[in-house]
Amino acid sequence: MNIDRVELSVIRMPLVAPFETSFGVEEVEEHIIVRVDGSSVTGWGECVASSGPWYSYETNQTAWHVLRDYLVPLLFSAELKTPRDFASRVQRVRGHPMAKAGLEAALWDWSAKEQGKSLAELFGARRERIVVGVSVGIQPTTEALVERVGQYLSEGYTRVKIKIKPGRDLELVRALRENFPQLPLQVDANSAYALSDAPIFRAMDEYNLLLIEQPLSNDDIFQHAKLQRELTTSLCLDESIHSAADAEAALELGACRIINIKAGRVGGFAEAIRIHDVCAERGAPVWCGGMLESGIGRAGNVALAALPNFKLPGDLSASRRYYREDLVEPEFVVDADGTMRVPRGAGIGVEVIESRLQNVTVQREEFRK
Ligand code: OSB
Ligand code: MG
Repeated sequence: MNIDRVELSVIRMPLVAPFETSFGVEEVEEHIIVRVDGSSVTGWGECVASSGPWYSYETNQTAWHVLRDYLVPLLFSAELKTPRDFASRVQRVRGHPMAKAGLEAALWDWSAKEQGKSLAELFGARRERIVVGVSVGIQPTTEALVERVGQYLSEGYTRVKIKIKPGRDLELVRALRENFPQLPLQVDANSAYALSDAPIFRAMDEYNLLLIEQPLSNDDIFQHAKLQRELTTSLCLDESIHSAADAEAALELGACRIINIKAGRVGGFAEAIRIHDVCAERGAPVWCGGMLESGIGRAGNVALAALPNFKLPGDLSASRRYYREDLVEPEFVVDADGTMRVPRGAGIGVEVIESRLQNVTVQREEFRK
């Protein structure tokens, strides 16, 4: 892979509506767009770190530092045959999976384009369409949540995930069940609870949820295993899973029955695919999580979710659910049957509109081999 130029751009894009989780409210998404060039081919990736260390310890500033001072120099001094070699090349950099995944994603796009293949094809993913869901933030009132969910259902989404936090949990589930008895529904706590809150989750067993996502501490497996034993509803881990080895440990110890895969959280698509495979071998379904990506990051997620063991709908929503104007054309849309088309063109399969990227860029730097 003959990459001789890397460009990093910090972007700031206002969300169409604030997104509230147990760890805070986001109104503007800040991500790093990674561009790689070589042999007249351009690849694009998106680093999903955010402005503060709330979901994970990474921020745009830490990702920028690690990319600029370690990952980009390691890339320039290496002979990589495929993007699958990237992770071992940067293994001596501990942690910082989002920084790594942003650059790796650009290498995947570059490599796919150079071969004239789609990203999905390179991943070995065959689905032409995927079933998608929507992740709904905490709303000011329960009534507002019911209305919001109703709106998303009318737009075609067939699976809904709601964010919960202490004090805003059971009542939300109850209200949604009263209004939408058959709706495939799941909840995400983003690590806001302790094992002593088990009665809250036991009470949720009554409401036929698809899963409960990451109720306990962000790096815990042990206590989730204790909680899972007390529930009939499946637990799903997000924050706690950083590798295929973590996934194996969590499944074997009974800490969850389902895993949320985000390439950014696990250091890239190569590791994401390994987690997919480990879960498939063990009969555990996975689904694709999201980090409010622009179309650049979304394209990679959609390609990943076309793999066969993505058995549950992902947090992959239409561009307009997040942003007034996406950075790519065509933008991602959800059809009336709740599915999304997997791009078939070379690489990410959507075109990056560089004037739009420029308009949202607040910091930019170029590196040459
Ligand atoms: O926990 O899945 C999460 C967004 C930011 C940080 C963490 C999470 C989320 C989401 C959004 O749930 C999913 C999406 O991109 O639609
Ligand atoms: Mg989550």
